[in-house]
Amino acid sequence: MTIQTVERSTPASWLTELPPLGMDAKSIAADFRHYFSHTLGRDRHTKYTYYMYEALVLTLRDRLWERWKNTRYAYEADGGVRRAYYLSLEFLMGRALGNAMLNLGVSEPVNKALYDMGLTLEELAECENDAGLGNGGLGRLAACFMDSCATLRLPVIGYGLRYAYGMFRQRIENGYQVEEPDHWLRSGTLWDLERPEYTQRIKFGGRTEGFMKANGDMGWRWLDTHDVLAVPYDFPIPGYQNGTVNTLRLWSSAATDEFDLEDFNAGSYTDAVGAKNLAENITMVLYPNDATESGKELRLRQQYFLASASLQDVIRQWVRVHGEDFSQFAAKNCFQLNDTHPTIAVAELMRLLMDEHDLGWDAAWSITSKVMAYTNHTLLPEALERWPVRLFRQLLPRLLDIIYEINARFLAEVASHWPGDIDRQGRMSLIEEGYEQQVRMAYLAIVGSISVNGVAALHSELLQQGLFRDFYELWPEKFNNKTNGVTQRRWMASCNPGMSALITEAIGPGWITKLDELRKLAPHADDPKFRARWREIKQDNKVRLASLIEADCGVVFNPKAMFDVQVKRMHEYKRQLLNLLHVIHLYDRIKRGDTANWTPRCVLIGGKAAPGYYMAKQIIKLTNNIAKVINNDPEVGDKLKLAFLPNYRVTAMEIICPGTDLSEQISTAGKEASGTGNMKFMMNGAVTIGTLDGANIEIREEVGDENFFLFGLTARQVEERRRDYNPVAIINADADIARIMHLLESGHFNQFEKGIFDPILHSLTSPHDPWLTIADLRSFIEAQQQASLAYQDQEKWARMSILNTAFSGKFSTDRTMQEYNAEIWKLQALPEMPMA
Ligand code: 26Q
Repeated sequence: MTIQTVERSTPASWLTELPPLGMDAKSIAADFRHYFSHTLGRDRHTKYTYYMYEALVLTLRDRLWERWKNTRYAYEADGGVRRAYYLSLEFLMGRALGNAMLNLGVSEPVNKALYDMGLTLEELAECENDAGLGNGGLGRLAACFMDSCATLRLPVIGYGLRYAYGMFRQRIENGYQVEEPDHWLRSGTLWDLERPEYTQRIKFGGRTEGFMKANGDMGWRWLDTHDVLAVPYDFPIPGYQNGTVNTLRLWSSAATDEFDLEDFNAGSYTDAVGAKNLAENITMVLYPNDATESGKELRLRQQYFLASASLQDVIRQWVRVHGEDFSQFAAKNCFQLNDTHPTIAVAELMRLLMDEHDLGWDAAWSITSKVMAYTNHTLLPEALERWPVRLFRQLLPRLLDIIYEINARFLAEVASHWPGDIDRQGRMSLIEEGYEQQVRMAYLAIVGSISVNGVAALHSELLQQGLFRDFYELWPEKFNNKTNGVTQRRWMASCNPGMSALITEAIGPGWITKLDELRKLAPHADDPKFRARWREIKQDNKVRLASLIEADCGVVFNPKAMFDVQVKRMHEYKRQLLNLLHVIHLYDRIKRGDTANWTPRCVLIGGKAAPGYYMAKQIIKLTNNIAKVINNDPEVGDKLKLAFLPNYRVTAMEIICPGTDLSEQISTAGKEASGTGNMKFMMNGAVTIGTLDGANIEIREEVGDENFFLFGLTARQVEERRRDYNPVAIINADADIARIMHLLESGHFNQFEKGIFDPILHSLTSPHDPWLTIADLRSFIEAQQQASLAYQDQEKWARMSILNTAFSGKFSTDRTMQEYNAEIWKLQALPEMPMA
């Protein structure tokens, strides 16, 4: 589509004098009927729930749009306020409907309007697909950040990609994961607004050529490129009942017209179509790996496409107001890089400033190194992004030139800081030498940024002492910590209405925007009446969770039993295997009659494995096989159940976390950067069983040792243990563990599938097992036993549960965003909007 981009100069008073839309049930019902009948054109023969869902979205959308416009005008005032841009390849938004209602403050009138029409919100809400544009923690964190920024009225704009296919759908067949494409846009989405008028052009391939500028300086041209268009789609991000609506701008790729013509003229129809496909492919699919997927050309295209489109978009707006004067650019703009994925932005900003806006190197670098900030999300060395230099040269030749120049200047600085230390220059170089040269993206991010942060205290500490030690020694002031959080609007208020109402009744509604106020709940933990109501609500939530599990797994969970839950991406370091070994232990105890004083348990495991991650997929299969044996054994009965929940996603977590008693956070210490599921569980009154890893440490600090089941080696002990780790000796010396291993080795869970779990057994018993699963097993079993005993005293458990919620205030992304803002972004919050 071509848009006439010349703006008209007609007076715009008729645009601004729109009367505000009504927020009462009557206005909402009127609009709903209008949209259903007139806009969607449906009638009594087509009373499909889906169209009613659409009519409701259109109704709410209008109310978002008007606040959105006001927010944009406010940000534009006085030449524009300072802004931050959150650059992320992932935004795991989930559903938008419930969130829009809550944040617009129209839950009551909408429910009334629907009730009067004989409808319920629940059935309409079910029509919405999750926007699954992310893998897991990192993507959902970006979504929670957006919610908190809008609620805090911070001028933060999200930039990402509008993948046609989000995170794959997971089905289980014969116990194995099967991936299905998630075509979430099949029937379109009404939540976004296409903005073809802000389309950007992105270059790929071609060659570079030097030339002499008029002033005698050297300039560079990037020629013979294959260009792709980036078309933005804006998603509104409403703040909590404050009249603010921020923007998430997602880019979609499209072919340019002329580039077809060229190939058509050369007489190659198929090449032309192929080239068009390549262009349109860029935003086709999200890469489903939550660890690494290096070397894939399409992924590098995605990264550059996002970085370039977003930077050009910001510069376009800058030039419109300030012309070619960039002297204040760094004072007004800040880019937060969500891991290294968008880090090519460092080189791209240099290119745009130098090649397109005629700045010299020093001026461009002075800006670039002040506006970029980098967040790291992983400690696994194998997960650090590296791109082959060869690929860069072919795809982004001008950017490779710039990276080389950044590196040359940086290594000179290293040399002057550590004269003669050649080793260190090699270690710190942005280019890794070897069989194939590679660009180290994390190092590019550190060198090009004003700030480098980890996502929990331990993680930030380990980055400074380990992975990034050399850089920390050079620039200690760059490094800082920003402990993650989650938004309590989605993860309490919206997904746990029962508990939210009780909390609000006890301490008022302040917690919805000031989560620290939950502290006021602590005294209520000693009130038996309050505890009884708390338990009733938990019970209702467990019933709701049990029906999901019965529907999706065919396993019946008894809501009286302890609900023990581990949901997260399947990964060896997260140690779903450790959880399974404990389940086998409980099964073994039942089978040998060791059931005095038994606490019935229902264990739920859920999560997706990267499609190419063999071990993670085997662990899913093992879970399903163990579940089959346990759930069908009449001797086990209600004492123990195990289920694997297929297709774990945001919408499933909204039912899971309110119904959980025990939260499994059992990664090998020093491996989980932070975790955020741990925080969602805590807020919803689950007690954690966990290692001293990631944010678990801070969770335990907040809630107190007595309200947390701790086990396992510390990060330091893990490193020491590796040296003389002998899992077989541990197994032989511990009768319980020996029995667990024997059940596995004897093929008890794979009677007709001989040998399929051998690789798992091999990794568990290897002295080189990086995850030290067997090393922590005894300690884990003991902590689990303590949890079981604690659960038997339901009054005591309720107390622990309430205190977990009460002390979860730190883990709001409102706090996290305030810290990013105070220490990195330094933005001014907008004053309260007139239209709340
Ligand atoms: C990289 C290159 C190519 C393709 C894919 C990727 C890729 C994609 C996603 C690499 C990593 C991810 C996601 C990482 C992630 O989710 N990390 C988690 O981030 C959370 C938020 O900070 C933390 O709480 C978790 O501890 C961390 O594992």
